[in-house]
Amino acid sequence: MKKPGMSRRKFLIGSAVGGASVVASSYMNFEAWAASEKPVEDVKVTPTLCDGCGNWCAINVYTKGGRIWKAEGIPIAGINHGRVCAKGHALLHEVYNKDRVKSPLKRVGPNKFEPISWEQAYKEIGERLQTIREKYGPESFFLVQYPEGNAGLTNRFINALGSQNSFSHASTCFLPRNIGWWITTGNAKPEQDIEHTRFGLFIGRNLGAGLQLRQLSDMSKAKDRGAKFVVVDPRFSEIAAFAHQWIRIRPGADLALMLALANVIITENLYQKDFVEKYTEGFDEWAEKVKEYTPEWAEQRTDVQKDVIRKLAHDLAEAAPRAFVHRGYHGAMGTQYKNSFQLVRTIGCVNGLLGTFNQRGGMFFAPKVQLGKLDPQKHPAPTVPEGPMVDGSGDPERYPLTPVGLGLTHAIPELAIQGKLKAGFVYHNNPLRTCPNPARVIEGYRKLDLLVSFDYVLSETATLSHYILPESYYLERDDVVHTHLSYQSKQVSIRQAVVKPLYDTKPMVVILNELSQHLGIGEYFNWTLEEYNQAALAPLGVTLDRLKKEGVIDLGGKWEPGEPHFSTASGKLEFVSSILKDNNMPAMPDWEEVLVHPDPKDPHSFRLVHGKQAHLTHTRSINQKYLKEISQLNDMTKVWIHPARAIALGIKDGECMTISNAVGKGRARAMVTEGIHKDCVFLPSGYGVFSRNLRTAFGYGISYNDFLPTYFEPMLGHCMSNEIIVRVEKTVT
Ligand SMILES: Nc1nc2c(c(=O)[nH]1)N[C@H]1C(S)=C(S)[C@@H](COP(=O)(O)OP(=O)(O)OC[C@H]3O[C@@H](n4cnc5c(=O)[nH]c(N)nc54)[C@H](O)[C@@H]3O)O[C@H]1N2
Ligand SMILES: Nc1nc2c(c(=O)[nH]1)N[C@H]1C(S)=C(S)[C@@H](COP(=O)(O)OP(=O)(O)OC[C@H]3O[C@@H](n4cnc5c(=O)[nH]c(N)nc54)[C@H](O)[C@@H]3O)O[C@H]1N2
Ligand code: SF4
Ligand SMILES: [Mo]
Repeated sequence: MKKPGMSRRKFLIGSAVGGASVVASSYMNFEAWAASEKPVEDVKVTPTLCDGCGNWCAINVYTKGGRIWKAEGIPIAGINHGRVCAKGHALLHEVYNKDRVKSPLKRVGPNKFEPISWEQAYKEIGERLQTIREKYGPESFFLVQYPEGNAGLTNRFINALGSQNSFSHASTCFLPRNIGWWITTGNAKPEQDIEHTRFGLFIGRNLGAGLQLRQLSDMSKAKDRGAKFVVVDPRFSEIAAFAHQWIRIRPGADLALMLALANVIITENLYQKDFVEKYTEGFDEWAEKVKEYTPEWAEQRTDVQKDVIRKLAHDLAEAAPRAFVHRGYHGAMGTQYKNSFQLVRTIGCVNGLLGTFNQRGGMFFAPKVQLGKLDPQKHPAPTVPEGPMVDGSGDPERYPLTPVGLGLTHAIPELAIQGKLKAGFVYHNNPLRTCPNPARVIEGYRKLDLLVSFDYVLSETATLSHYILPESYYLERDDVVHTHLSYQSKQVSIRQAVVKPLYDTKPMVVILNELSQHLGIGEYFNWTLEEYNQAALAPLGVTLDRLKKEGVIDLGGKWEPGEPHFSTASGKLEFVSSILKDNNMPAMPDWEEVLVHPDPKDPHSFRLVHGKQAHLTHTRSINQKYLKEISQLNDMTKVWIHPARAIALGIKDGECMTISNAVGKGRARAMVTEGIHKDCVFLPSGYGVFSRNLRTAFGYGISYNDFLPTYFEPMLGHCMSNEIIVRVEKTVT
């Protein structure tokens, strides 16, 4: 990539942000490239894993004349079954995005960066870290990251530095969902055999936009075979449109609906008695409890008619055990409401009443692949520091159920302000834009003595960092062996470079290897990625060469219906949880109110809810011009509002509304639709980029985080991101 005869200094100047890179310019013009006829034999195919969202679909990427051309899904991959979404296609072109960071950068003023050599950056980071360590100890260091893939490496890095403060997006995404399933079943969250089901109920899970491509195609196959699907959502979501029935629930009230379903199933004797007897714990106690939660009671809270609730319970029970209530993700069961954890528990328990576990067409626990490890004699692993995280995760007195290694990312600003955190590393995460209340987050991160980002563009967080060490884009790098695709059978896969890095960037593993030498922890990185991956594959009888050739290897070990297996203390599905009891927490799923309510007397008062769009990933993809075009052409930044409420405020479809509360203020045009519950407005969640260095995305649309106060849910500490009350009014111009 470096042109012969070009001096290092010249290259660095040419590749500074905003500067035109000699190297890159020949790749930039898509039209010119497409017009230049290349010989057919110039086409190459490399199997790899898409990094467009957390699904990591397996894809074959084609290059033509050395340039990225197109992608196709790999048919055997359990996560996508040969499919690729719009983001997967469009984000291929990010390799050529002009906003990329083209060499290591050092911040020398507000939004001012200078290129710096890798060596110099490592040296300066090492020196600063040493000063911080001497003053505040390694417990003031932290890492924020995407907690999969290379996380084994980055956790090793932060542990080697002497800190257990490894944060992830858990507290703004999935925390109650994962902990709820673990408490109830003792296992990691279950899968559902959608393809073979008779009846599926989705509680705020919108597979049609919060995409999961295999589940979506399985739904379509099942529908063709006569399966029935019901979607509960305050909004007429994509998946509600695809399903047979949409239930427009009052936001935050799903717990009441689920308790009432349990009530009907139990009082009308519709539950699977054998299953309940053999495989569950605490049924009698919970049955007594849910007696009070009648459909009449739930109707008052949910705005769902009692007869609709009864019918839903009957439909589910009739199809059981070949049925499921979906395990959920972010919508209602993630970090959304004060009662989301209770909701997940109740959904687990209703699946228990229906006996869906390990049944064809029901829920099951995916088979797990056990990867091998580096030889500890030759490659010692660092000691993992003991004790809870600085935010209280894993602390018996604070958040005992929140795992060390996931943490509460949105607590970092307060901890920085209090002086408890001093030096941070941010990997594949953008807390400044994806955590609540940007003014507060910016203030907190500014307090840090050292912030290092490994981003490939100048995200909001990278823009505030002291150093940016650019990781090569996913199409330019090799990563660690991956097991994420496993669905009904065990699968192993790998992300590998399709093209050589265009700029002076490096794969994460190389950055960590080199950086660690300057931080006095080189002994923990005395191996290559190749050696790491070979060790991982050793127990599987699969060679790295073969995996690189095939991209995905199916190892068999297929899931079969049969006896369910639960890993709780009782070995059963726990209606009454031993762990919750031990921690003095409500042991049975029970009614709990949401945290905040819109004022029913104030026509301007709304709850603000949000959600994904199929062509965007969080806020990181709107900087891709083809994806932004989809939003523009379809006018997709509009905020949904019910006609009855809009009329009362004099707002017509397409008119501008001002949305405000104590946290923030913004404007958006209205989409007036009956496809939304009257209590709330709906804001699509992929917009509101405020980094000026993301030039396509900057300033387009608004984000829910601009209105979200800083909350810590009492039990797990998550951010409760649908507990937002806003004032909506017609914008006066
Ligand atoms: N295209 C795309 N796909 C993605 C992602 C992405 O960014 N873009 N991200 C991935 C990730 S990390 C995640 S977490 C998942 C998220 O996947 P989902 O959880 O399915 O996605 P969301 O859009 O957050 O929420 C789903 C629905 O919940 C509804 N909802 C809001 N409040 C309530 C409520 O009180 N009750 C009920 N019943 N419903 C409610 C919203 O209206 C929305 O339609 O998607 C994954 N897939
Ligand atoms: N406004 C808003 N906030 C949200 C959400 C939302 O939809 N909108 N969703 C919530 C949910 S469900 C989740 S899961 C979290 C997600 O929270 P984050 O993980 O912080 O969200 P992303 O937008 O995916 O940010 C990923 C970061 O990784 C960088 N990146 C992308 N590719 C690469 C790469 O190859 N290498 C490296 N090193 N970096 C890369 C991107 O530039 C970006 O800065 O956000 C939560 N908060
Ligand atoms: S769902 Fe789309 S963006 Fe996400 S990994 Fe799959 S193809 Fe890539
Ligand atoms: Mo998420």
